[in-house]
Amino acid sequence: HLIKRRLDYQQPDFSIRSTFLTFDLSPSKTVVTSCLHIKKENINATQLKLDGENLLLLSVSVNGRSLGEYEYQFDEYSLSLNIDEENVELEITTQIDPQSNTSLEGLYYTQSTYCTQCEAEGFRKISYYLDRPDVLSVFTVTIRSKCETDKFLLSNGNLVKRYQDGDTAIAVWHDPHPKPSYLFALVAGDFDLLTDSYSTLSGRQINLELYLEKGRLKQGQHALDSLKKAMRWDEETYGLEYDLAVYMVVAVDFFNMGAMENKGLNVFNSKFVLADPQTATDEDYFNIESIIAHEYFHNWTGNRVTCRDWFQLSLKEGLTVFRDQQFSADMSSYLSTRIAQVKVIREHQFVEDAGPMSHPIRPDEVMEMNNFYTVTVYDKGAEVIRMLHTLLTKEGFRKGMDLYFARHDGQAVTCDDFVDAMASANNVDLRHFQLWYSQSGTPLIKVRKVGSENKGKSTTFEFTQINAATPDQANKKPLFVPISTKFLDESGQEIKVSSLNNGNIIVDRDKVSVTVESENVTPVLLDNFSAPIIVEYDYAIDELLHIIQYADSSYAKWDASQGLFIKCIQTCYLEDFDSLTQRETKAVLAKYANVLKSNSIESDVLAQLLSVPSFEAARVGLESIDPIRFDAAIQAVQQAFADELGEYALLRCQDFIQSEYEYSTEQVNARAIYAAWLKLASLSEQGKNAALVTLRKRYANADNMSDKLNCLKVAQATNIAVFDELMLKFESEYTHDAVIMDKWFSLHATARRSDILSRLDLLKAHSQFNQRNPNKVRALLGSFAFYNLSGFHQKDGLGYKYVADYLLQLDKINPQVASRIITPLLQFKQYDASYKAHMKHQLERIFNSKELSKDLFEKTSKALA
Ligand code: BAL
Ligand code: ZN
Repeated sequence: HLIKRRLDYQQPDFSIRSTFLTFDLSPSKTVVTSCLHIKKENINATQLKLDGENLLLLSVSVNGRSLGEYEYQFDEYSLSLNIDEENVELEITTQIDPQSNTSLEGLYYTQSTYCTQCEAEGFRKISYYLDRPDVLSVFTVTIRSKCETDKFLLSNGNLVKRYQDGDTAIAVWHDPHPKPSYLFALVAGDFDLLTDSYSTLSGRQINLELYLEKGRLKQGQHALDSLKKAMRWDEETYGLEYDLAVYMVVAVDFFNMGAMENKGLNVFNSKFVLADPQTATDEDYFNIESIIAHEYFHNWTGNRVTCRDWFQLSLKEGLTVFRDQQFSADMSSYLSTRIAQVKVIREHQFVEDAGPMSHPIRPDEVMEMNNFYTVTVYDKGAEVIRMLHTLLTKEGFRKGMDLYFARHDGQAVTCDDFVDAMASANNVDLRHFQLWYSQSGTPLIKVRKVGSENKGKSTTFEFTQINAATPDQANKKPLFVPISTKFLDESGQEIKVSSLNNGNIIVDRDKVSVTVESENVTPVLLDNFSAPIIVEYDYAIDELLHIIQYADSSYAKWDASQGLFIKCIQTCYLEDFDSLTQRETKAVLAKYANVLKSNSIESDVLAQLLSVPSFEAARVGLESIDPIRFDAAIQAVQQAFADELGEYALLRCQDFIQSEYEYSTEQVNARAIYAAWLKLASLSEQGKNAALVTLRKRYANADNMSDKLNCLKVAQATNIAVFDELMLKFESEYTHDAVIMDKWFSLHATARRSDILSRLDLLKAHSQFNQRNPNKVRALLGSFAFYNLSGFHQKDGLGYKYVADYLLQLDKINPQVASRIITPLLQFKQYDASYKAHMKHQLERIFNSKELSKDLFEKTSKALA
């Protein structure tokens, strides 16, 4: 398999001024006629080489003359021909088989619907083309169908005409905005249509159209409202207005990604569109609002200004994730959105960056581009943009954005172009900062109190930056790291330190020191997670409690609570649960419980303070671990904490007043707090019997999906018999709703039970399971591999084997999805020897299997290197 390198980039020799596509739709024999107006940009070029994959070539003609077979060459991946003139009209006819396309890339046909997914390199499965993001063309698309159920024939841009020619329905679309092929889309099928309109600040009317599965019209309202909010927000925050007369969103059940920003015609995974209180949780409501916004924001950051090449993916994704994060914080709560974002980085991105797939946010080498739609490119990319926002301030960042659009609207550009615009607009030098784009790995900043001076009146802290080698890069340099820091005195008051830069300590070398004019200082480090790094400071438990009690920032309180739990968990694990450790842990948790009971905690952070960190967050700093014993340490701390708070938690459950479901910050918060108390009560020795009664009653009376799912999760974590009982009820109630049943599959897959593998077999045979549907596969196999610690890490290695067996089958159907689910196996070097050996064995089995996809080949070969 060929590796592509960022530094090998060359401008295209040819451009495609306009693209005329005609689709004669048929499930297994769709004919695509592509007429391309090609211009030679490099006068020395003679050969035009177009990308193509899985295409049946029917004809080629140049300027109206049909070419004989000897006048062009083609192989599995390309079509080449000589071009002599400066401008030519090239017509290519190909036939494709959408029904057999299970990769869900290119044009595919499922559930009587045609749908496309072209990013990153899927257009080449539709027609021969210069399938690269720096070739921008004006598209006109004609869709023809003889099938009566294809009521809607949709493509990008504006509908030019829609008519009937005998038994053939025809629609013609024109998109005036030049775009790369990855933004092309086509959808045909029958839907219920939800419409509305949006009036821009300049007074233009935009038609909004949501295409939904029949019978689900009511479930589209939240997505539609979210879209209008996103449109308004982008006008008010960045001065960016929508640029076509219609904005369409189609929801489909079979989709590899969450959603796709095709120009004017977004395609969404139905899970991120459909919602009503009875079917969607608070988390679903949140995700829908954020993903609808994300795709909408791409219209400017991605579509109007796009990427020069795929190595620059973070140019549009990091920036657009940052924009959707800002939007979500404005729509709901800054704190809970920030905590959720930080968890993604700590639990997933840090793990990726410490493993074989470590890469900078702008990768240098890629084999399969689909493997680089990663938490690093997206979420660490967004953190890098956030640091720019912090350093330049809101106003400076906006100036940079304005200049970026002024310079690059209509172009395909690089991450360097973006940083240049930020630097020029603010007259600052960002060359050192720019290293964040090219250096992989997570910086570790060790902080030490080096002593007190001035007769004990001042304290100095030393910050040491360490950048360990990663598999892809041996030598690292110090990065430019803003660490938001506060110092608290003994009474919890903040001590002013004049040497800070807007509240940040800038660690831009190996070592930086800061002196605080006070004694007995507690530092609050990396407030709001001002940089995607790990900070190590040996806090005393009393210091963490001091922060939880007195810090102004709710984020800092949460972070300190995590630090406290992690200290307890790691001590239990490292000290082998001895009786002294158990006594000490109990004493620490008792102190913490008292703080929580003291009513000094704001309600917006309470649910978060009651939650024990996940496995991935808790193992920070530990090299190779026994996952089963580490999981036992988490359980032990969770149990001790519940026992401290059990009776109190039961009382607090009674505070909750049930009102009609509303997706509002207050209600979401109240539900989360209730679930957290209920979990603690249900786990505790003193509270569990009474809590069980409450739990059953609560489930029976729940009139919304959030409460139901919270009850199921509590039962799953505390009483497997009750869990089974409620899951049966849930199944009989929702068995016909595919979207809801994903939650059921996922809960089953993550249950802690000894017979989990035979349960998975049964679940795979369930009438709602479908191996071709990525949502089902992710819900069952993905949840198991990622989140069922005791099931996946079985000592005999059978959990790993189960996943590997499945991936070998799935790779033949949908390599992109298989390549996501392999992630937990890739981390084998982070575990103790026996686990490591079993995991490695399964990776070798996959690596050595016949006809492995490029996707899995790239990951397994890196892991085994
Ligand atoms: N561009 C792929 C889906 C997304 O990030 O919006
Ligand atoms: Zn995106």
